[in-house]
Amino acid sequence: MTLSSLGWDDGFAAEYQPYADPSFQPARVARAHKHACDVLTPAGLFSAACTGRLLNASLSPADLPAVGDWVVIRPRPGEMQADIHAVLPRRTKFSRRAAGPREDEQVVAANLDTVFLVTALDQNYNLRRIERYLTLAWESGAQPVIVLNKADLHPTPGQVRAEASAIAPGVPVLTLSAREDADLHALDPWLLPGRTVALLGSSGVGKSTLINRLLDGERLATGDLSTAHGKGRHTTTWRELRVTARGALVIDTPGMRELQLWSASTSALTDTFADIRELVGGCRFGDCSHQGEPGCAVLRALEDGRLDEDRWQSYQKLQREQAYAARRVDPRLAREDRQVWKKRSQLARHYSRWKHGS
Ligand SMILES: Nc1nc2c(ncn2[C@@H]2O[C@H](COP(=O)(O)OP(=O)(O)OP(=O)(O)O)[C@@H](O)[C@H]2O)c(=O)[nH]1
Ligand SMILES: [Mg+2]
Ligand SMILES: [Zn+2]
Repeated sequence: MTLSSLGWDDGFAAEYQPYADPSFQPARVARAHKHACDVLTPAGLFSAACTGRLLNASLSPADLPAVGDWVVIRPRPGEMQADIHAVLPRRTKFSRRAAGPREDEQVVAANLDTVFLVTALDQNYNLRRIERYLTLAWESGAQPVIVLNKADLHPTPGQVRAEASAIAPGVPVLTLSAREDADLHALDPWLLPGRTVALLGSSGVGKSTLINRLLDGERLATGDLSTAHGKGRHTTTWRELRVTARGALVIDTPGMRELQLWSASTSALTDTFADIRELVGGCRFGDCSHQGEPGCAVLRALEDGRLDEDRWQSYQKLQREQAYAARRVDPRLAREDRQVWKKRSQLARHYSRWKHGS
């Protein structure tokens, strides 16, 4: 394994310049726990922990290493253990709003070239969910690809594929069955050596099953629908980066029940709903609320069926969520928030030092 087979390139090398010291080396995060990580290097897998200094310098959980990150480590002599001194700037990142009351940004995976938005063609199939994932994917900076898995369970997969293409212009849409070897070749254009792909989607859609077909040897756990998912359990419980037989870097993630927008950017919504943005541009009034004003292009399109009512609802919902996210990144509010987080993590560290007697 070389650095470039782990995805390293001139861009990351340039970011690494400040650390060009023989005692340091770059490493890629394969698994991230609270403050500790498993990291891959040409010399093998290290178990690594953030230094106190890195923890102190981080203003929010999103500043700590996430799977896919490039980090700067200092190995301990003679051990496969290391300290993490820095996280290199992320080129792309797939984030969501953390579940629970804290509402921080949660970086699901970093430095992705492509995201596979995996959906199963079973009874849970839902176009609105694809729109939501797509919006976060555009926001990530990585290229989205819609993967409609379990085609073997659907009578007319071609039709669903056309439906999905219609709501995602310009995005590749693939139908396949993880159970058919021949189908997997559809993924080849994105699974190139040194390229990073994250698989995202609800629990049970077959993300781990797909990855297992691509790996050489060792297997990830996959769930039996009738048992695990019936009880709402997730089979995959952590995010993990693996190398496929052909040298692509794939990241498995647990199915996410709550997938809320975190970021405040409007361009991701525009990318997902380009058709609606175009319609809005055709309204007679610049501040049209699309509630009944004369010359409203949106209402006209809804009436004559060019715009689907569900898609319009989905857009409005995501737009409200985005406005909410924008308020949250209000600089003053965000600062207060970070201070609280910092205090808490300092306390946690003091406590753990005290507990371990150092
Ligand atoms: N019929 C059919 N079943 C599939 C296919 N792909 C996966 N499955 C089954 O779907 C179930 C769930 O698959 P997993 O790979 O564990 O799903 P996951 O997306 O990793 O789920 P989480 O880890 O919980 O997020 C397993 O029983 C798989 O065997 C497929 O193409 N067709
Ligand atoms: Mg899984
Ligand atoms: Zn209007």
